Amino acid sequence: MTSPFDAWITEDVEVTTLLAEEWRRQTSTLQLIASENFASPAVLAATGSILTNKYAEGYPGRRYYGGNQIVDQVEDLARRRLTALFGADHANVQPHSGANANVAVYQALLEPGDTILAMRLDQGGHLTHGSPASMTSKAWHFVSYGVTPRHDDPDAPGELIDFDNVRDLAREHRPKLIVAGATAYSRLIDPVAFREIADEVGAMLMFDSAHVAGLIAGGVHPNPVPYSDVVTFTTHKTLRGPRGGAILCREEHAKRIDSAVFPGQQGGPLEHAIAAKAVAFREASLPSFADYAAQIVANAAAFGRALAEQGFRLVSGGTENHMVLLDLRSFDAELTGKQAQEVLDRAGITTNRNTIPDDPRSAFVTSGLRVGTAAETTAGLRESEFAQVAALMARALRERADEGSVAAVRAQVGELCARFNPYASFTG
Ligand code: DSN
Repeated sequence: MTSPFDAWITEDVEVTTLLAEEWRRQTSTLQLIASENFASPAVLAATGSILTNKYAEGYPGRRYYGGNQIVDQVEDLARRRLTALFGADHANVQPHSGANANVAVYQALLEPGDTILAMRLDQGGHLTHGSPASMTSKAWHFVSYGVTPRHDDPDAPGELIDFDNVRDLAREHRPKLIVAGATAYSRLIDPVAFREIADEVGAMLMFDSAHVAGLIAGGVHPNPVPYSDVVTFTTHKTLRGPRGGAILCREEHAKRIDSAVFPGQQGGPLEHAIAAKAVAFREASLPSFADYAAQIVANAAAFGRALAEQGFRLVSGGTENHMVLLDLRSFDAELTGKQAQEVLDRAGITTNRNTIPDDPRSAFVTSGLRVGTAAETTAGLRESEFAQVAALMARALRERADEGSVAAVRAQVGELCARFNPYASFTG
């Protein structure tokens, strides 16, 4: 099978071949990485457009290079669409990634060494929330909150953001900024609870909505914009745009945020990516996107139930977003996240290993696996197919020593993928 996008490059056989192979991989295996999606052909076209040629350091109307008459309109369109989508005062669409967006916010609002209260990486936070491995922890003083302890009571399983801990730490350390948001947390994050704590201690609030931006745009998760000084996100996860980042903020922070992104953090903006962001923001404003967001969450709930029936323990006991975080130990005490990811790769099911709260194993090995429904919901899978995927995952992992079983699962995955082509859903 060749990809419909092969026409973009014809002379470079090596790269064309690799693109075709990746096209085959993406469309013949299941994509369950919670931070991935299938961008629309319109998003892909803008990403691969002639705008990649243009230098545009600065902002619309204030560029350091000539020839930006059209680019200014592109970036203004993206900013207008984004502020309208989330009801924000101001948007910056230039961050090349979510990490860049987060660091730019810290630079804009804080002095080096200021205190930030954020979620610890091994409890579900992001590297840029102050992980010792990230430069953020060297430039600013991070204090970390986590989740409540796990309980065996199915009605109160724990592993939820510990707001008592957040409040106690905020009172004790008086952070200048509180960061809400996570990268491996399957529950709804209430912006109001964070705002109340921020107000009590006089802190600013940044909501990192990288994972759930599409769920917010689609109206199935609360919009943090009215409660936050700043909202950051990536454009390529549930929002289904090109790879990149963006920042929304209150008018009072706009000038400092813009200066922190450029020239503080980055040089020339990627205007082809910004055009693709504009395309994605329009797509996310359509009624069909609200249906899509609701289906992502319904699929994740069904997937979680089916995985639990197969013997996996769901961290926090369930899911309210696009993601399920699995504790593999209840399924098989010997099975690590690393092994599970590798076995599932062989079975054509793409996932990522992930630490779980209080994981006894290292971040490289882990006891957890993170799966998400955003991409395969785009491809058209519904609740019954996700239940089937749960059974396939369980079989591949249970019978992982038997190559024939893993191959049989791979064949069934292939059949499923042949029925659900992600790119058919955009044109049908
Ligand atoms: N850590 C990435 C993820 O959630 O997959 C985002 O940076």
